[in-house]
Amino acid sequence: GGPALLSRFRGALVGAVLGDCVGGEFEGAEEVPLERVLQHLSALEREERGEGILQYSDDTAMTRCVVQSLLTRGVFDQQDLARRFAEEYRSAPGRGYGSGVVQVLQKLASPRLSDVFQPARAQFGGRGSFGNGGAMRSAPFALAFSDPAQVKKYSRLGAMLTHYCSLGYNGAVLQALAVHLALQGALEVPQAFINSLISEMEDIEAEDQAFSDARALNEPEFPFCTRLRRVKEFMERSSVSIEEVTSELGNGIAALHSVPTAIFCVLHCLEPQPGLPDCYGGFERTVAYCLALGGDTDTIACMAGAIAGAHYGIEAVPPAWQRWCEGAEEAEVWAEHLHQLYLRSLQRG
Ligand code: R7I
Ligand code: MG
Ligand code: MG
Repeated sequence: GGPALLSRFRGALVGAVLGDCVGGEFEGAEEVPLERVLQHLSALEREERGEGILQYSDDTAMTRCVVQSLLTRGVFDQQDLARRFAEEYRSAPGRGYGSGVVQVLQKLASPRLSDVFQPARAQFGGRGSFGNGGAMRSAPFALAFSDPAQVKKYSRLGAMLTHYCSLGYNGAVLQALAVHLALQGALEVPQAFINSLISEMEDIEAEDQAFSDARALNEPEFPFCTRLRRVKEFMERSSVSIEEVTSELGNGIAALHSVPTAIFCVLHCLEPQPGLPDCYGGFERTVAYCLALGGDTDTIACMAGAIAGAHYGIEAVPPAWQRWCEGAEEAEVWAEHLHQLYLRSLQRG
């Protein structure tokens, strides 16, 4: 049942790009009235837009590097991916990158660099970044590899090129796993979906590095599991306010404060929500809800857009919205190529 696999692939990548482009409007805003979100989205329905197209940011720029590296190499190649990140940054430095990651991207451009993980390891006093920059670009790993062990392994390594802290790269693994499960139709049973993610993260966070990072950053042990359990509590309640979501799950630039939040947005919007137009389907609800949280809206909408797109398929992504998003058309092409790579990885077993 549900959308065809190729439709889910298209939905995931177009959903990610669209979330980034549409969410950019409110990035960094502390409070975003729902009315402003709905105005912003309804402006996309118009034939003409004085504001022109919505440009993508670093989220899509780096996702694009991951896609092109996987497609060109046919395998995960950290040297190639590092080179693409550096080249993308050099050619378009104004895409809104995080203030720390810029140093890594500059160092990755050096032809003398032998260990491509060294610049990321040197960030923030040697602990590495816990930002969500690894997670925002991790959807393609779920599309290139059918085996969950490979999804986990390569989403982690792909994130480590810039985010060497476990709270950074484990966020990327969580996001890739959420997309992986959504592609299989796992969101048909929301409770089972969240339980699978919790049990995966219980394994992933049972690691010395994760314990020591959590301690150093004053987080509880199993930080992602802790937040995912809160997502589960919110799912069981009849109503949850925006303030509760932003204060308990977060809407910030740390992976820990945004990946579980994006997952919650998708789960919450599986059903109609008060304040959102009746004519909205689940995909539109998810994007609108992400924007209404404020904070890191482009990234939360990008991650939720990928998961929701994988669940609902491309048919659920409004063409009128896609039309105004830079890179949305290209994302359809990537999806087709990644789908072929995925089918080949399935055949190899
Ligand atoms: O994670 P990153 O690539 O940024 C992604 C975000 C997304 O919202 C994009 O849309 C874009 O706007 O930026 O970039 P980093 O610079 O690695 O991390 C982001 C920020 O998190 C840093 O600039 C710091 O403010 C903060 N941060 C830390 N602060 C203290 N200690 C990340 N890691 C640390 C840390 O260990
Ligand atoms: Mg961005
Ligand atoms: Mg952002």
